[in-house]
Amino acid sequence: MSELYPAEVIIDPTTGAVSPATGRYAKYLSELSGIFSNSDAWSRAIQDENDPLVYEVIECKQEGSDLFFGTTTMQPGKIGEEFYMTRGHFHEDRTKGEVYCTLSGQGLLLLEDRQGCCSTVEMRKGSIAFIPPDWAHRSINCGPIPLVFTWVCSVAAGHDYGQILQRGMRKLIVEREGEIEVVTNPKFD
Ligand code: PAN
Ligand code: ZN
Repeated sequence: MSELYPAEVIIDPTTGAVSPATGRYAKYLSELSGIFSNSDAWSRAIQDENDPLVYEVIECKQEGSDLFFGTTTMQPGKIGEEFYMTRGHFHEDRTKGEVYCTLSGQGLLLLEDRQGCCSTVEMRKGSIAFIPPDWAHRSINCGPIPLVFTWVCSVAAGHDYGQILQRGMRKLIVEREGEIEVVTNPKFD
């Protein structure tokens, strides 16, 4: 194992910029096939809005550390009655949880365990969401500005996208007549 040193890392709470960063990726709408219920609205938005950026993940990892952290910055936007959201995943290592600290914007963290128990945690500036081990998690930007949060996780956690990608999550976050609602995904009715 390499030697580890204390470090200060600066995070910009409104842009999610991480300095220094060791990795990053962006997800554009065309890369989120099958995530949104309304696939016609999804295709239309890719065309009409020229494949917009949905979210960006920036990480800071010290080689040899058991923990790493980073930011996710989610743009505001909607596809049909659903808001922009992340893919959602379980961790490969079922014993590893995670913590999300919201820095800016407002949204919801949607969680679900293997037995189908569902939960939401509000995401707003200063809030910390605890994600227990083996709960799938997806973040949703329900507001008009970017939703920026810091996540802290075990390096060993890994991502398991398969189940959520195939079946979706049991609950959808939708806007109906100006109200944000948690509704049952018709695929699970
Ligand atoms: C986060 C997520 C990030 C993007 O770092 O990976 O917000 O979401 P998806 O990975 O679901 O697209 C995290 O939960 N890491 O474990
Ligand atoms: Zn995670």
